Amino acid sequence: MENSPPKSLKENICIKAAELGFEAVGFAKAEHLSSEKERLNNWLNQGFQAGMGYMEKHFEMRLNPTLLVEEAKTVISLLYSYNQGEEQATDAPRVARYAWFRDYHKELKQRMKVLMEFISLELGTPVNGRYFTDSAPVLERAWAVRSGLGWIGKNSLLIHPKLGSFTLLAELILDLELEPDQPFGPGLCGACTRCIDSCPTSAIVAAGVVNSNLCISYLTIEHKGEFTQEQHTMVDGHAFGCDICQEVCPWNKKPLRVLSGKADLNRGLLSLTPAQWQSIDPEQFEKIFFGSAVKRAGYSGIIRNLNQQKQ
Ligand code: B12
Ligand code: SF4
Ligand code: SF4
Repeated sequence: MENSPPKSLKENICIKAAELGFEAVGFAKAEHLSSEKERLNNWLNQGFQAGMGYMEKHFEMRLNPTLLVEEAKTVISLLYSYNQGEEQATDAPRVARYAWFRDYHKELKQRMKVLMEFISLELGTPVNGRYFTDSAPVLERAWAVRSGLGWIGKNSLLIHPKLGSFTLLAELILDLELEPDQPFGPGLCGACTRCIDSCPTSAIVAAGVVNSNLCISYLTIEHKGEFTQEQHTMVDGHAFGCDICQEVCPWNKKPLRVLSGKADLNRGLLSLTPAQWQSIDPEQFEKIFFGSAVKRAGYSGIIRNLNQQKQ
């Protein structure tokens, strides 16, 4: 039998990442994101971050990975799909699909820790770097484009040509030199404007630009305090997050695959009927949403979103 040539470190990282439940991996040179500076600046200057004060902090760090990891050489971007074909009970208040599983911040960090350990083992010495998912001033979508994983759709999300946009992004920033992949070419939205046309609050103010002040996802997850009457009307029927601008996207309409190596679905959440949502009390909330991203809004946040009285 002929011996196959030994696999490169890059190939082995891809194989291990797939084993850990990541569908796609891309590599980019860790350099200053100078071309993104103006976009980020404009977004902030227009106040599109709404009440997310943290988006105004660490401006330079957001553009420069070497301020997060000294001597950073490579950014490895990982995609984790959560498009799995189940649905919530009919007419129940909507919960964003990514929150139907254990909180991805915890779930993906565990998986990335294993990947870091694997790289150290392969190298025979501890690799210097850090891993993140939505947890640091990193322009995650910009890195994914640079790593060749997809393009930024008009809904502002990263769209992978095979996986669509129901994916979460995570990255390893390492001081290890690995051959970069080609950045993704021009976007493939074409003349389509379905996401812009379907957004119930007109939050997509230009192709790829979301004004968080108008976005149901922002209002139901990040907004602190009570809603005005207008905000109540805007979030109507949404308990946590919003998927409308993804549900209408033709790139998410491909046949769903059975996903393996994934976190378990929160069946309690999916089976909640409209009547059960209406009467949810703090104890039930804790039980159903234990370990879930929905906890970010808290019981009082969910009650506010649903415009209900506290039990
Ligand atoms: C703040 C934030 C929000 C805000 C603002 C959203 C926004 N569009 O910026 C709110 C609360 C509204 C939000 C909502 C959601 N979010 Co959010 N959010 C973030 C966060 C923390 C920062 C995003 C950011 O930096 N925004 C500022 C803008 C200016 O940056 P940007 O859009 O990334 O654009 C940069 C580059 O991509 C590039 N760029 C942008 N557009 C284009 C276009 C072209 C042509 C080019 C060349 C370059 C380019 O330039 C910009 C540099 O300034 C990221 C995590 C992270 N650290 O990146 C998650 C993140 C973007 N969110 C995510 C998710 C899942 C969501 C929701 C789907 C959740 C839900 N179901 O409710 C919604 C989607 C709403 C929407 N249509 O955007 C995922 C997206 C995964 C994906 N496949 O894209 C991320 C990456 C978290 C993660 N780790 O997976 N989010
Ligand atoms: S998440 Fe909902 S509200 Fe926000 S831009 Fe998309 S469709 Fe509009
Ligand atoms: S709905 Fe159409 S315009 Fe919007 S992101 Fe998808 S392909 Fe692009």
